[in-house]
Amino acid sequence: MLPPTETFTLRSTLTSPFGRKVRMAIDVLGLADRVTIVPADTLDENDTLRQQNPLGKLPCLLLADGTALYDSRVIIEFLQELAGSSRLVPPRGLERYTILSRAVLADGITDAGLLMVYEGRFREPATFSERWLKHQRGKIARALATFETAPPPSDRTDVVSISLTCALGYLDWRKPVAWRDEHPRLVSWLAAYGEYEPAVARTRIPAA
Ligand SMILES: N[C@@H](CCC(=O)N[C@@H](CS)C(=O)NCC(=O)O)C(=O)O
Repeated sequence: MLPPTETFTLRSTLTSPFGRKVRMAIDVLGLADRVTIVPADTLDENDTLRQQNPLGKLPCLLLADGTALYDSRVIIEFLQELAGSSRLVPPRGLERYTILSRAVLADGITDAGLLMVYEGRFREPATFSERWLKHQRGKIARALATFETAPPPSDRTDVVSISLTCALGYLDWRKPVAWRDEHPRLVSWLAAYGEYEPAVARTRIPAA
C-alpha cells in the first residue's frame, strides 16, 4: 500500500528531457500538489544528488523517509500506482511489454541525443569522435524511422506518447540531429498530440 498523503521531492532541472517525462506524468496523473521540484546539478560533485542516486542522474524522486526512486520509468510506474491509475503503463499482459518496449525505443532517442550533446560538452572539438557520433545518429535514425512508420495515437496519453514527446522535444531543443524534414508523420503526430494533451505545453522546456 502506497502512502495516500505523502509528499515527494523530484530532483530534476526543467530542461532535463527525462525529467520532463516525469513532469508530464505528474501533470497527467493530477499529482502536482504532492511533488516539489528541486533542481540538481549533475556536474557538481557536492550536489546531494550523488548520494540520492549514486549514478548522479536526473530525475530522482525522494520519498519522505529519504528513499530514492529512479530512473524515469520506475518513477512513472510508482506515480501511476500512487494515483491509482493504469493509464500510462498497462499493469500486465503483452500490451504492457509492447508499450514498455516502445517507450524504451523513444527513450533511446533521448539517450543517443544526450550522448551526442555530451560529446560536445566533455571534449574539445578536435577530439570529437565522428565514428561515435555516427553510431549514435544511427540509433536515432532507426528509432525515428520505426515511429514514422507507426506513430502512436495522437489522442491517447501513455508512457509511449510521453517518452516520444520528450525525445522529439529534446531533438528540437539541442538539435543533435535534424529530424523534421524526413519524418512528416512524426511532425504531424507531435503537433496533434500537443493539441490533445495539455501537459505537453505545460512542461515544455523553457526558452534559454
Ligand atoms: N535512464 C535514465 C536516464 C537519465 C539521464 O540520462 N539523465 C540525464 C539528464 S536528462 C543525466 O542525469 N545526465 C547526467 C549524467 O549522465 O551524468 C532515466 O530514464 O531517467
